[in-house]
Amino acid sequence: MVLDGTLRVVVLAGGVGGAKLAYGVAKQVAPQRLAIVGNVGDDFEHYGLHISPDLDTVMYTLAGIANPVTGWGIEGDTRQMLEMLARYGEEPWFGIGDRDLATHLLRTSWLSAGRSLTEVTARLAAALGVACRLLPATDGLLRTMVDTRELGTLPFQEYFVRHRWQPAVERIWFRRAGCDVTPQVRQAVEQADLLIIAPSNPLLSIGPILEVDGMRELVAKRRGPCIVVSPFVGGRAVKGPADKLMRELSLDFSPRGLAQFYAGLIDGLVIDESDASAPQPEGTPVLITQTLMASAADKVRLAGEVLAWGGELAE
Ligand code: FO1
Repeated sequence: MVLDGTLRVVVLAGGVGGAKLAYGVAKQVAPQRLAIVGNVGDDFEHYGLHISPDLDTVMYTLAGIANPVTGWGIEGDTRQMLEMLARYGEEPWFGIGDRDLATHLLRTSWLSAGRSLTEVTARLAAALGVACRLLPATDGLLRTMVDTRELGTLPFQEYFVRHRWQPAVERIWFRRAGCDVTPQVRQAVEQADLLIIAPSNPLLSIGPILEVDGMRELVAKRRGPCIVVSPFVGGRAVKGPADKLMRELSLDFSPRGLAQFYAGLIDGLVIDESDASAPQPEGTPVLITQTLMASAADKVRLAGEVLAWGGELAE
């Protein structure tokens, strides 16, 4: 297969790290040939609003309006609503900006009018000028739950944001109901020449995508290559709790451990130069490069390398 822009690509992405690579891919793949499958395990209800943080992080990033410092939320957004909540005596632990609030209001309103999360996400993304498909992994219920030693079971955002992922984790599990792969995701994955697993947290972002009923089989039976980009640099998570979690759950996330986590699904692993001397996988080809994406140029360069490698693996 020649990389002449005819490559049909699907990216599995979680939050900030996944959104960065998705941005780089979207700069090089024609929008009608690109679908981003987003994690819904972080979704939660907050003051009656249905919030989909990872879908919004990818959407804002692809739309070019994401907060460049945090990676989530809208650049330049204000916090008047949060300040008013505090005035009422609330402890506004989840930082919803005033512009960001419009996203949650519309999503909640459209969902309660009977529209699917897939339809809602497509309408919001299109309105922001996002040309490629942004597809929730499922329209059903699949929520990441975290069992912690000190505080018992916490819904994901309570663990991640309210308690700043400090409580030691004993187990991650999923509250689920009717969480099938959507027809849109099935079609995109089946038709994809290349599947990219973005550098998102394997347990908290990619795991919940693969947990969707039918997703793991769908990914495993594809004929085209699947490449995973490691979210670790120098054995550490670039952002968030990934490495702390691995230690708490005594999981090995060296390149060898990461390849084992995705065993049966991947044809290639992309790691950072700083992990070249860590234990390497047997039998899975490894591309060693710079995976830290600090600038837009980094995102485009890394995505270009992954796309080119994918093109070769698909030969
Ligand atoms: N992450 C935080 O660490 N603190 C926040 O206050 C916060 C608010 C927030 C608001 C909207 C949104 O779409 C995402 C937000 N996130 C926040 C990120 C969110 O917790 C994601 O789940 C993480 O990025 C993990 O993927």
